[in-house]
Amino acid sequence: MEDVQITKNIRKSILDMMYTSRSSHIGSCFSIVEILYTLYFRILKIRGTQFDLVVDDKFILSKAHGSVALYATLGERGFFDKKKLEEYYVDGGSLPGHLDMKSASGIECSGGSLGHGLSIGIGMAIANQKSNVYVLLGDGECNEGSVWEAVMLASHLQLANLTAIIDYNKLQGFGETNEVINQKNLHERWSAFGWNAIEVNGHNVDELEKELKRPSDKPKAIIAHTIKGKGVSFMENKLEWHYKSPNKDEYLLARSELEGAL
Ligand SMILES: Cc1ncc(C[n+]2csc(CCOP(=O)(O)OP(=O)(O)O)c2C)c(N)n1
Repeated sequence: MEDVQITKNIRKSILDMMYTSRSSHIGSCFSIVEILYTLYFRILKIRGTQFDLVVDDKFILSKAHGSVALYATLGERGFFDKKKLEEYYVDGGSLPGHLDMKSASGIECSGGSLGHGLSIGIGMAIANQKSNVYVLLGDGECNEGSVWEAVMLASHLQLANLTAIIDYNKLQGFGETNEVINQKNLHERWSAFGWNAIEVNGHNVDELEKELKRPSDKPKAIIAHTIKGKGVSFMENKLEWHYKSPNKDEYLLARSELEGAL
């Protein structure tokens, strides 16, 4: 199957789960589809047979409110039967709103409280020196002081097997990231802390793959310019889609846009 077909399937699964459960964070999920696709289909060392897959590298979704995008990607990659996606955020279901590493195969780290993933990633990078560790953070999440403690420590330890990917969609829950606490010069900040910082188009899978594979002798920060709500025209760059879930008309319109998008 082609890249674009797979990313489209992931977006359709996200939309279906959000509509059925009436839950939040659809914009946050659409923002990271190409990043997750690139990691799970091109970067992470994964072995095994269908529904019995093991990841030899490590991935942490630190912005764990984007859980639905990870569930959809894991389902698409074959970590579990896609039927399981129907168990998202419903009574008696197995997939919670925020990540629980015991809820499904392929989830390396529980999460939900922002600002912890990078520190956990440091521990994993120290403990698994032959593996690469990737941590995906939100730009609003970079407002957390704990992120910058981890940024300092990773550079002090020269953890060349650690990569942070910042989903730079310029929006957070209650406003524009630059209005809440300015994150305009993310590139300079991560560089100043001793990281190898690189900016990419976070919806271009070839660019993402190239920069994720680029060798580095120190921790790497990929600042991925993205669009919150990417893929559905009326959700793109709209703050309200952080919390809102689509009603029936919005669902059908979004579905038809995604069906048409190739
Ligand atoms: C410590 C903590 N504070 C507040 C929240 C509530 N919260 C959930 S998502 C969110 C906004 C995150 O914005 P960003 O990191 O930019 O991610 P985006 O949704 O824009 O992709 C906030 C404040 C939280 N989950 N954890």
